[in-house]
Amino acid sequence: MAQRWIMHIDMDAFFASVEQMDDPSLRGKPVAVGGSHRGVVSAASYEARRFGVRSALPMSTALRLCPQLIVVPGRMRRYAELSHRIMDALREFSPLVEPASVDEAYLDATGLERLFGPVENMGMAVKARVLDVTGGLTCSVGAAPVKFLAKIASDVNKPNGLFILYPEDVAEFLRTLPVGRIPGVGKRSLDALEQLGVRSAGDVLRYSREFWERRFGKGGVHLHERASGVDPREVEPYSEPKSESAENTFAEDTADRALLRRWLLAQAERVGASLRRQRLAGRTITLKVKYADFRSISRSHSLPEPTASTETIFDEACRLLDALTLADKVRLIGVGVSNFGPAHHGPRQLTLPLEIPGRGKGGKESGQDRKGRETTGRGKGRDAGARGADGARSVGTSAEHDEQDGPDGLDGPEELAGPGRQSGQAAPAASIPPPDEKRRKKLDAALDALRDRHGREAVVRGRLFGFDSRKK
Ligand code: DCP
Ligand code: MG
Repeated sequence: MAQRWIMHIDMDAFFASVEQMDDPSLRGKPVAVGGSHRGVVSAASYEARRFGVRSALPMSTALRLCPQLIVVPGRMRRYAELSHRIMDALREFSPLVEPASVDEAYLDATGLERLFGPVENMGMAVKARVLDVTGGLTCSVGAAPVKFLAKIASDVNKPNGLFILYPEDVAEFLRTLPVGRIPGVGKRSLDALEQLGVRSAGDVLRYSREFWERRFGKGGVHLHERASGVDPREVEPYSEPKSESAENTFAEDTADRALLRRWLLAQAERVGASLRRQRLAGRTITLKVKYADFRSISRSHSLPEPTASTETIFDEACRLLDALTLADKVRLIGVGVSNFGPAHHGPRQLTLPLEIPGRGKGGKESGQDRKGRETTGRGKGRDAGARGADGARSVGTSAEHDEQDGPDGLDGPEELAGPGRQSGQAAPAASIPPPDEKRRKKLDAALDALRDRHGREAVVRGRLFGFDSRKK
């Protein structure tokens, strides 16, 4: 059988490089794109990185590290446009291209030697083509027999790099690879691994698969697998959205449940309306809460039937919230629907995989309102964060960038932390009686139609729900 080759392509300092390309006066200078999300750096030019400026750093810290830093606001539409161009260029090489975020993609290059020559030649051709179609942006390319190694390889010679990891070199490469480079191994896992004396992927293999399974469950098996160079994931050229979610970060942390419920209503409406537009419906409702100390938890409940009804989503989210003892003031609240069932209402509208890139990078933002930052997201299972009680991934793209996000579908760092973790536990919640669901569908349809005609703000649902009577 032909040698399997996966390529990973990642743009260099993407947002910052675009700004430098479009504005020559920024070239060769330390540039940071950002300012939103409570003032963090989205992207830093390589000149800025020399001062220690990098993504996710508070802008105030960045300016302290590099006082001459030039801060420019982001232009998401421009980045998205270039991103589409890049993905289209990659599809000239292989039909199997999987956009993994706004600036990175996997490409299955297996068997393409006949067309493009050895894999390193193809890597160079890809880089040249990307440079060409973008008008001057460089990328870094990694090629390896499996996905996660390709991703690590693209980072080896960044920026403007090319690194080919040949099958015969994989074992040696892994022997010294810091274990934290394996996707899914986060800060917490690193502490646990350090206690076992495990620092490199090679060290992982000193213990048996059974040991890792006993110790860390599924996450342990994944770790052992990756450390052995195994990654069965295919390059998936297109995947259906697997969750729909909305969340808000408050300007001020709050413990006011009535206020939280009001936000849940607005979010349920956003999620419900979006699902209905796409002719989707999901069984699992997930409530996400991020506390003032940034600790994130989620609670899920699965209904017997898929729903896209605003009121049902809202009711379930409220039940999940009611069952929750708030450990601290709340910084962010969100609701998501996942575990999509068969759509009952006719043909689905196709969604572009790049509209909402995974991992929160450049995620679509639906704007900022008076009280807080609002984000909606469509998650594809592999990008989403928390796992619901039934194993379905839930809660889609978030605009808050957590550095430890596992972009590659290996279970998140929590998975290695063993049992007792908070997220994804089922809370007792009753189901909606079907007659009610029917009435709700009708009401949704009527309100959607009104909104289509008169705009999103035309219908305020709270009063119809008798919102005030809901207070506990
Ligand atoms: N991004 C963001 N917030 C983050 C991380 C990334 O907004 N915390 C955005 C800006 C980046 C883009 O996503 O330009 C791509 O992310 P990468 O992690 O690939 O970082 P860069 O492309 O900026 O740099 P590198 O050259 O290291 O890939
Ligand atoms: Mg990049």
